[in-house]
Amino acid sequence: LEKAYSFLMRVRIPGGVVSPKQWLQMDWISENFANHTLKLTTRQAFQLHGVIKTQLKRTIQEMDKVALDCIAACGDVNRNVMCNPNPHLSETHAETVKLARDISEHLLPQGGAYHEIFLDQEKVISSEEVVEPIYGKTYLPRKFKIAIAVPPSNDVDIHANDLSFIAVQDENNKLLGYNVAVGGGMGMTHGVDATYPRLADIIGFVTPDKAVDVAEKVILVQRDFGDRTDRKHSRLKYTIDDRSADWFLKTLNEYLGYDLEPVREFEFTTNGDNFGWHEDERGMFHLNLFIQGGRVVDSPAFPIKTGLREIAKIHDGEFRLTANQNLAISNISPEKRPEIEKLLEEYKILKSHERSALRLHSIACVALPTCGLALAEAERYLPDVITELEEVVEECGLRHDAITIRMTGCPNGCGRPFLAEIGFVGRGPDKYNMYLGGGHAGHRLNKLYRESVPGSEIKNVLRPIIEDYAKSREEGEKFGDFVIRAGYVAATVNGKDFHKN
Ligand code: SRM
Ligand code: SF4
Repeated sequence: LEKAYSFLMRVRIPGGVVSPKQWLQMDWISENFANHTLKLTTRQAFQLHGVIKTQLKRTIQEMDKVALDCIAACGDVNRNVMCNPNPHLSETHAETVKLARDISEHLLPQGGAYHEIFLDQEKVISSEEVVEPIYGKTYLPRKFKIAIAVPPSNDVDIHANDLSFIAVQDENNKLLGYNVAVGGGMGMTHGVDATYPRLADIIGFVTPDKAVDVAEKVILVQRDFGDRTDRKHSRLKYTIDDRSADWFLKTLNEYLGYDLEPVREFEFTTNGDNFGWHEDERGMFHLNLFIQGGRVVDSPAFPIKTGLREIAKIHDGEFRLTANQNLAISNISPEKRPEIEKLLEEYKILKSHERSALRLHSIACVALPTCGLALAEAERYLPDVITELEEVVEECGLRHDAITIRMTGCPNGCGRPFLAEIGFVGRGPDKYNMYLGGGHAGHRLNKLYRESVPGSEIKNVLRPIIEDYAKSREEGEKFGDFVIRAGYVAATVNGKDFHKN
């Protein structure tokens, strides 16, 4: 008798944009082949959990019917390309989503194994004979991540990506091009100081027509110079720290055959999502919804899965997955809005917004029970931690103050905890390292404040700091900035001083 193997499946969705038809199909697949939930990930993709081995092929074939696939959603290649999902910025937004798709397509591996194995397509050429024009014979030293941000929103967390493009617009919101950022990343290993999260370096500017070329050449430099001897030291962030950002820029310019232009001005104000209704310049509506932990599942209080299914049946715009595990229902016409509002009401979907700003700015990675690398709970536990902290936040009059709070079950950092104003990282069962002082716009890493805090102690450790913040903060001062000014932690300037106190 064979063991009952089950799989997690990750679906590639450049820019996080899916049609109602695709949503309905993924919903149907999750009910029939997975564990009845849909996970919206921190990279704007879907994950399914609990797909049993005998249904794997059928599941992929069902996705293929709506032009969705799992190609390069994992592996030592370019992963799902993220893009700011704010459709009310219409023209620039349309261009950036197109760039996300173009980059994703350009960097897809060329081998046909996926189609042959899962979609029963004819074998045209053996895998050994496939020449990968970008990845070569040995692919990349490690996974590679790309994001596109449209300031002032840094919701895609450019500083956690190997390569990012930051849109630069003129005073009429016309897209001029992109600042290029390289070498961001989160993953580290407890007790190994040679591993650390790192902020990306912003190294130059490029016009839109050259952005795909820049993506390709950045990847080629990492392919050729990245460390292939030690997987813990093989991301682009270490290639750059080993050789310097100046070296990287010089080498990249050589690969490009032209120079990146000097960095242009920009400003990020937040890495959170802007919830609620928004109207764009064409009079279309977009609704940003909070999805706790990115888990689309019905609960008695919030039957969101059924509600979103009913909305998808009548919606003629799109759904947009956000990098904060949330969801936008977008391109709703004024005529359609009342119908959608009725369903939102019926399925209590907007009720999930009657929460503290702390909760609305939370991210938890999957962790237990499905993640084999988890040292502690995250998705199943952070909501309870926030419920406890909400008491403190309410008492202090901070219900509407956005503070980013993120929890992961291990230091791989899938919920980007090292960029949060309050970060928890699993150390062992019910034990978390607590980090404070990340930048509210995702522009500064946080710093270890207390090691191995038991879950039951989190509220007691944070209460005096939150009370102090409520009493002593300066006008407009963010929590992450306050804890540094008040001396709770030192500011982390770059990845190399992450472990220094
Ligand atoms: Fe991740 C590995 C889940 C975003 C850094 N990640 C994993 C695995 C596949 C565990 C494994 O290798 O066995 C997790 C599956 C858990 C499960 O049961 O579903 C997992 N990662 C996730 C997701 C689903 C978290 C979520 O709750 O949303 C995210 C899926 C993204 C996607 O759609 O592609 C996810 N992972 C991230 C991010 C955030 C990001 O990309 O913005 C990071 C930090 C950024 C970075 O890469 O530096 C991240 N995941 C890792 C790492 C550490 C990589 C490193 O450089 O050290 C691992 C472990 C590894 O690669 O060896 C990992
Ligand atoms: Fe798993 Fe760790 Fe990623 Fe959480 S951070 S999903 S525990 S690998």
